[in-house]
Amino acid sequence: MRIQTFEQYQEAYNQSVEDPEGFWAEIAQQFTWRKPWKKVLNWNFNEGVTKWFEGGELNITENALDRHLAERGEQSAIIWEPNDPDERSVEISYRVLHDRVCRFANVLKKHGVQKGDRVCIYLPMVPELAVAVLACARIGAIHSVVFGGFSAKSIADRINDAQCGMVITSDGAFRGPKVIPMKETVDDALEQCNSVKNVIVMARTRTPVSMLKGRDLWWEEEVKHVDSICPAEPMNAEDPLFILYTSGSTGKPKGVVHTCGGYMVYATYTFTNVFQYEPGEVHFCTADIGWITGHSYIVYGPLCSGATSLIFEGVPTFPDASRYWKIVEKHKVNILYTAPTAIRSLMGYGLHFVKDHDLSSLTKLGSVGEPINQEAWHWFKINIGRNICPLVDTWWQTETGGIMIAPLAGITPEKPSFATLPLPGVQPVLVDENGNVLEGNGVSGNLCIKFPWPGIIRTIYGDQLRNKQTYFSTYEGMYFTGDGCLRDEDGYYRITGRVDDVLNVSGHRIGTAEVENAINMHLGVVESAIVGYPHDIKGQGIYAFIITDQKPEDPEMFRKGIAATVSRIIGPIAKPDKIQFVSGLPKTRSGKIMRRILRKISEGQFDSLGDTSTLLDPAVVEEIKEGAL
Ligand code: 6R9
Repeated sequence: MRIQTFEQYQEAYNQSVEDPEGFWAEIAQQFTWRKPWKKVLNWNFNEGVTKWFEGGELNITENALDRHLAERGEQSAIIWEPNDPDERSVEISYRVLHDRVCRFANVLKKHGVQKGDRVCIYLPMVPELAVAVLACARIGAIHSVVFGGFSAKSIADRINDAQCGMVITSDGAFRGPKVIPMKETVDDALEQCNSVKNVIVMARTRTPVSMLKGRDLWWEEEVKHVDSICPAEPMNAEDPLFILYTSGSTGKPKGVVHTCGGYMVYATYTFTNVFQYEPGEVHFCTADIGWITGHSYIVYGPLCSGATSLIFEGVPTFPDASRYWKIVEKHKVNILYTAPTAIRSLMGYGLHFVKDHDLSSLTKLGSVGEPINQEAWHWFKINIGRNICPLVDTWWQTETGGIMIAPLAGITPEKPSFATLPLPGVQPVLVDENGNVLEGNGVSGNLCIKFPWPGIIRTIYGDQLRNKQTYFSTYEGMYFTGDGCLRDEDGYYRITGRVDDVLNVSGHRIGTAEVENAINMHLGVVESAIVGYPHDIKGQGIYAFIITDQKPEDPEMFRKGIAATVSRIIGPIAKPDKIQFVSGLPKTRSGKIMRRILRKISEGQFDSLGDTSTLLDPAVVEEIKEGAL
């Protein structure tokens, strides 16, 4: 499965374009299937429909666990590093992980969870999170992991959208110096949900929590009374594996659905190839399992490859900014896959946190989540990678299931801040505003993909029409990514950022409409508009322009109140960094907010506002300029 030279990459790429079905069938054969597929690919981009390996049957956990037992049963599948460096770290072998997953799968079954049922998982970064995910997959339940930083309201929306019957959570979470309530947040959420029959609570912080008789169950108790044998449920390749919510340009988050067969093949193939994974290597992906990066490159990709995957509970700056480097040294990490925002933040703390740590185990570095600027790229490569580790800048999305454009570590010649070349099976196209395909090199446009790959989004949960409209209707016959992109003279790709109303704050995708809706719920707010502005560490910060019903008496207090409302409605990650009170917003005569103008103002570029003559009230722009923060 692993490409070893640049020539092999080119050959594989050409084959994947000339004969995609043959190419992916050969790769898929290297997995464990209960039943072979009847048809490799069935697709219709006009309808937003894609099916891979139809008729095939498998269970992804047999590929992630069972098939490794004979050869590497005693090898660590997971290394867990707790938030507090003085707490003992834990290594879980493939055999023990298999046992724990089977037991927990039996707990789920005992409480009536069946194939196709939806289970919401709201847990901190503890091994039980991986166990819960895999236990769902074992019995064919569809997991919906909700990032631990989301609010009760966000959890409730996600539970209700998927009609989850079960929630798995913990009493609390340790995050840096803080103890964060989890069960309490779930309890608040459940006041708005009636599909949930049971809540399983894992004890992490030993914080006293309410436990309702007949509904709430302790994880530790439950696993004592079940068998450790749990046959894997045979799944059709196109049965859903999980739902993961992500923000789009309109208000409501989308439940992106991935299915069992294609996702498994794609997450594993990309893990092996991009990171050039060698048996025995320790892989440390710093993302949270609540995001797609954690799903694909902490859990499924590494485990299906028989790798050792490190799960870190804490944050990079606790107890101090050397934490990642201490972890690398302690666990002899080989592959470090992180985000530009983390790199920029650690850069800011200075090199004295890096020196005195033995980073010689590192063989490969990776970056994901947002464009990586040249300075961060070089800092990471030189100071962490000793200028010898390959650094892979990996572009992909929740909807793509796995990495799409990236170098193969040590094989593809790198170029700082370029995701470089598409992986085999990925056919990118750049199009202009009018949908014309831009041929040749040295062009910039909107990034589309013109042919399906096995990890592509299958649907938006409960809303296939929205799937079709969001991704397959902007440009006919193509998947539209929402990203802008440059293809340079060498044919290398550089992602320039979102071209829709989606912000990328510290690598988190945040929809402008979602944040505006939350702000507008605050007492005294009449209307709001948010835009992203360049932020040294977060990549983008959130700048909010807000109209209030009366001039705020204490603007600072008002700002804090708005931030509290946004935290409550969405979560702290969506809090605005800057809030400017305005008396009006720049609107066209048809009532559309001209964000282009607000963006320029937020960037301080007052001289390049462009044409403002079509505005309903051009004077408002002058006022906003004067009050800019
Ligand atoms: C995996 C993940 C997807 C959006 C995507 C793009 C941005 C991700 C990037 C990148 C430039 C990279 N993005 N990786 N931009 N270079 N290497 O992050 O998924 O949370 O769905 O975000 O993130 O804008 O469209 P997701």
